[in-house]
Amino acid sequence: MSKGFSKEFLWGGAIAANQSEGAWDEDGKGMSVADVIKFHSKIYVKDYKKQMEITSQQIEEAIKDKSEKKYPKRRGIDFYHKYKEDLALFAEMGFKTLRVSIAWSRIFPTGEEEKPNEKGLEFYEELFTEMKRLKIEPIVTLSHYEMPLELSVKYNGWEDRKIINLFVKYSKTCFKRYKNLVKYWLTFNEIDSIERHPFITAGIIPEQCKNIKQSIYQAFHHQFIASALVTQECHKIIPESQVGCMLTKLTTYPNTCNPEDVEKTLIKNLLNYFPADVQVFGEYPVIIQNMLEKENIIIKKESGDEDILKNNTVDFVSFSYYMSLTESANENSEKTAGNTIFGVKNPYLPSTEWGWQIDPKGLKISLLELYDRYKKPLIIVENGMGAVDKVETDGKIHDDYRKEYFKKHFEQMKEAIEMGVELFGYTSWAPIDIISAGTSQMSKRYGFIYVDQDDYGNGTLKRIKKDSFYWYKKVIESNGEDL
Ligand code: BGP
Repeated sequence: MSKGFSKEFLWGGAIAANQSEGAWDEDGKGMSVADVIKFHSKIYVKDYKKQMEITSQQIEEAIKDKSEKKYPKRRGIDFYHKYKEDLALFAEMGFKTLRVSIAWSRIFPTGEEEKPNEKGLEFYEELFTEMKRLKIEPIVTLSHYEMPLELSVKYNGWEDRKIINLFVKYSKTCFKRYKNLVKYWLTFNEIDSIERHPFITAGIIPEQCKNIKQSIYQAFHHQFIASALVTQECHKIIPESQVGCMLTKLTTYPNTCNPEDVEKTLIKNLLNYFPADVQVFGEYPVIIQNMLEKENIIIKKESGDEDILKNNTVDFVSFSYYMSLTESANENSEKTAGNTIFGVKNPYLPSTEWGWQIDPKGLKISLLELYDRYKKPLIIVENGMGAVDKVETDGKIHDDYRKEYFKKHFEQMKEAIEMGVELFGYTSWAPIDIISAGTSQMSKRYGFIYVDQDDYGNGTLKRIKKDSFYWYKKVIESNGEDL
């Protein structure tokens, strides 16, 4: 029986290009869908989904408006120029791995160029080389909310089958260029979230859709095919590579033990698994297939699609876990878990300032469910708590709450491993304060490292080690023993 974390366990952290790099229009980079997502000043925003919605008019405005004030993701935390300093801090904590994403529009600015943008390729080559020098293993996400805006405007994003080949071309370019530097690859970040955030995940503009649900499920199919083809190419170009899918694990509890509520929540959880099911099993789950047909969602497929899916499944499963959810008694329930319409408040659980419910036991439940379902090696590639950190007069940040969050989650990971779950790594989200995906705020801080920048772009971008920086360093040194 395994006792705790293996000695090869990959401890580290995760960031994404669009939330950290900045340099949004530098060195030939094209606009990405992230570059048009506006800043949302309200901390508790009623409807999380609204923030991700987009209109053609907003896109036109954003294309004309070169400012960074209204579009904070354009400035990130200037990782593009400061990556060596940040990597040195991660190495000081003893990181074994770092998850980053490649911004597709840095490599192919409009998505359709004949040749890749050499400056873009050079940046990531230098980044991965520096990581390897510091013995930090790269885990690279190919698509993390950064598709070229042009492909969204011109083709309504992934609804158009044309995007498959463009994505395969982009991915093959990366595999060929980085084959001696990168072994671990993830295809689509939180692939299930096309349902919730169709624009940033798939470039779908609601106005351009006759039937938004039809567009979403067609986009799902195209991403499934693209993921399978990319997995095949990756194994060909980098024989020792490992390719993973990545899902948002939204572990949801029924509103009551009434079988009606249990059934409703079971179906919600099956829908949450669906995209990962396709990437792991190589086929659509029958229950989902029938549900879609019943709703008259007919996915257009081409001959050969079934074989592509069946013959090119992923090697491991990665996922994000922040909180658990409790089903609303009814869909229109006014009560929400804070700033996101994620069901109701669970009376047994505390919440972050953003209303995300803190449930370490939910992580163990998620690990047991995923390992039992997929029987593939697992890695947690996003977990952490967004908090309003305070810089004390002595310049320190006493984030005991963050240490407590991680301590409790690591204890549950260990229990899951001791029950037999094959968990080979953990990357916290995010090891350094970066721009929030959902709210575009800087004040929703996740890092072990504080970055001096406020929601409006004011600040020196100075990096400050929080108390949790030294704590996580100890955790890694002791391989998860000294919590
Ligand atoms: C996930 C994204 C990450 C990250 C995380 C935290 O959905 O994959 O990019 O942002 O959410 O969310 P937020 O930044 O909105 O707090």
